[in-house]
Amino acid sequence: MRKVQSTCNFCAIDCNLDFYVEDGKIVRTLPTKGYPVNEGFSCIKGLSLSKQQTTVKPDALPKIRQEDGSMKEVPWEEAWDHVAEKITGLQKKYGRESVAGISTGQLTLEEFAIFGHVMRNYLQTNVDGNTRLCMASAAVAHKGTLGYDAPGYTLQDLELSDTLIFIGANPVVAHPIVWGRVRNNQVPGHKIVVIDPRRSETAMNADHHYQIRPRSDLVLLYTVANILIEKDWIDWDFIAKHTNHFEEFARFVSAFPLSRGAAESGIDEERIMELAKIIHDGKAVSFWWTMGVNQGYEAVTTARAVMNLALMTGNIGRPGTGGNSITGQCNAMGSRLFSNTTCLFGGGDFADAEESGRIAGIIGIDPEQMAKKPTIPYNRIIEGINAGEIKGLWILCTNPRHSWTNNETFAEAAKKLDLFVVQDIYDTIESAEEATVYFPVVPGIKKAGTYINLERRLSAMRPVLPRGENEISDYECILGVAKALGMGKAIERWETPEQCFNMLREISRGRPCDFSGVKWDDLTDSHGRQWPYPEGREAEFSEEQRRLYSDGIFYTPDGRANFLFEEPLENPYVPSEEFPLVFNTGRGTVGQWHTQSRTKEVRFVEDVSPKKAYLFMNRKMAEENDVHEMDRIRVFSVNGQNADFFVKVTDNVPYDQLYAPIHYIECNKLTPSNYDKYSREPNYKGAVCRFEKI
Ligand SMILES: Nc1nc2c(c(=O)[nH]1)N[C@H]1C(S)=C(S)[C@@H](COP(=O)(O)OP(=O)(O)OC[C@H]3O[C@@H](n4cnc5c(=O)[nH]c(N)nc54)[C@H](O)[C@@H]3O)O[C@H]1N2
Ligand SMILES: Nc1nc2c(c(=O)[nH]1)N[C@H]1C(S)=C(S)[C@@H](COP(=O)(O)OP(=O)(O)OC[C@H]3O[C@@H](n4cnc5c(=O)[nH]c(N)nc54)[C@H](O)[C@@H]3O)O[C@H]1N2
Ligand code: SF4
Ligand SMILES: [Mo]
Repeated sequence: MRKVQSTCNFCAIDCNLDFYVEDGKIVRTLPTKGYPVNEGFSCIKGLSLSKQQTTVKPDALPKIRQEDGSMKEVPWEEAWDHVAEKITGLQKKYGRESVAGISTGQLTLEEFAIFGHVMRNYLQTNVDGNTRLCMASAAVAHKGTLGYDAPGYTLQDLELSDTLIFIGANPVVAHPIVWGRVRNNQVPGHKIVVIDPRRSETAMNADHHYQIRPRSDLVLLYTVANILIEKDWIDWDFIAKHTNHFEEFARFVSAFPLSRGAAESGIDEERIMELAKIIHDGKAVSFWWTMGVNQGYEAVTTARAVMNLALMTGNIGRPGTGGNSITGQCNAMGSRLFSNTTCLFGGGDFADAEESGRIAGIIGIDPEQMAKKPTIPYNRIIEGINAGEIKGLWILCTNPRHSWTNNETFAEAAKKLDLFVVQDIYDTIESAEEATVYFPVVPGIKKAGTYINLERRLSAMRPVLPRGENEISDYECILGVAKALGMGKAIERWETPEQCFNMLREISRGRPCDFSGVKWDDLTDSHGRQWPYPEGREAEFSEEQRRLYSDGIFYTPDGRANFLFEEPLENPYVPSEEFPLVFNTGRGTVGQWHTQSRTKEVRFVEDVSPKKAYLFMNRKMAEENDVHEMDRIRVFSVNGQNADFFVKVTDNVPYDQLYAPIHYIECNKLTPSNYDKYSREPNYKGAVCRFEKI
């Protein structure tokens, strides 16, 4: 029996797992003992990865749509030539930006890097990622406040904190290992606080739950900041030495008295005071935010407001502290820095000619061939297709027909495309229905590459199973198209994922994310490595669990963190007589993953998950409307669409709200085309609606 250690490619924890292989089959999967992230534990999704050996069709060939509408299997070379010819033709006829891509945070570093290189550099066009749906707000907030997209914590901080405050985060369901680490916390009397409109699974397990009115976090956070200042519960020394703009911030939040905070958040004045006191009493306070913050119409400002609380109380850089964003997809952190979409490889600026030239030298192309500007955002790609300006789309490792906000707009777009390449492990996903080309690639258990987890840890994916004759990885598939495009010299240094990794290492040198000291072979069977890990200074960075900012120095030009703030915006979707209920959305259960294409990989979950869309309704609301458990209702949303759901009656969702798990396509039929103005991340949790019993 052979043992291969690899990385789970579901959530951002990046658990390591030991796969035991016999006669070309995975016979056993065990969480890697001693791995500093998951320490011998994992969730059901990771343990079920071996199911890919039966659920993913082996030795599949690509398919091309024929005139009569059918899909025909063709050899790989033919499919690559077809796509290359189509792309070249469209660009010639309609301009460079008539072709676009949607990348992902769920592939390896090397895979979205080569995709970003081919599409953004060589083809000079737009590629956005599904990270836009998820982490764009956190990334923008980090850059402004900290000077770089660099969450500073290490998972151990969950064990060392005496006060843990979760804002719009439900780790019991979404990040089970985060929650496991919270449960390992041995600090006597430590407190767990949850701010969430729902009594989420995490709220049920917390010491304090603040059941906030949806979308009012910003006002609550400003109110708490104001109390902390009024009571002099702040760290003047830290503020003076390590931050900018505090005085303006203090003046600004003085317009947020308790009365205003209570009126807008729906939380009593006494309880807001209690929250401020909990923060003041904590010696190591950590704030953790996820999608309840990131997916809003003022998400970036709200994320900044979370970090402001950490800064003003000096809760950053010390064990157990931080204003910490929990990221979602297995390699969201990698794609934020290395997809060549919103920033240059390594987090630089497209307008920085010197940095761009340095990178061109490393990746072996002429400086003029480098992408010259950030991509247009996701929504503009979809709008561009619907407006007839974008004619070709290549998506990989994402299922936007289901996950995109107001997803009928994607359905409409998909029909208009001349070229629609879908690259996935399952041809059954909703997005593949309108594909003109389908690329069947091998799943994670058959390939090699690198992942970066939520605490900046690089870890290795290594092939667990051998490949069949026609089996191609995402990397090789993109490389195939690149060669068919005639990239020649511009793709010479990109032959293998390992070569690509070495270029990315070199690119990272001297940047905040410097991982020049991390070698491909050293990552195999390792404990992973958090960046930074600069070559030549390995001894200094040898600790296995490291946090940033312990010296109080940030990545801004003057080394100080910035207090950033602005007046709350008007909520575009307040409940009204026509649409009296808030339509909240999010994760359903530990076993369900996003658009559920992979749920069949998860043992037991497939058997127990409802096959049809459902949502949660408050008991009193249900009684008043004569709705019973598993009755069907039709929900009419402010976006003009309606969809049918089964009802689960609960006390955990407030009276005037519904909660719909995202794992059914109906959910995003009802979410609006509304975005944060800085990050362009969708306001996924903020629609309003009404319902009828059917
Ligand atoms: N099992 C499972 N795990 C996953 C995933 C999965 O699909 N399935 N997806 C992964 C990914 S990519 C991500 S991004 C993460 C997401 O992880 P989370 O963000 O933790 O998950 P969500 O359920 O989207 O949202 C968290 C909470 O935000 C709350 N919320 C809604 N509106 C508001 C508001 O106005 N204010 C506040 N304070 N809270 C609000 C919701 O009620 C919900 O409980 O999960 C990752 N882990
Ligand atoms: N209403 C609402 N909508 C949301 C959210 C919300 O909270 N509320 N959350 C948003 C968030 S945070 C996210 S991250 C998105 C997720 O949205 P998506 O990224 O669209 O969801 P997934 O189901 O993870 O899609 C991943 C796809 O990759 C495929 N795949 C798996 N492995 C491989 C591989 O190795 N190679 C290739 N090429 N394909 C592979 C899977 O089969 C699947 O089709 O959804 C967003 N949508
Ligand atoms: S889904 Fe996340 S928590 Fe579960 S095994 Fe994979 S990496 Fe670990
Ligand atoms: Mo996500």
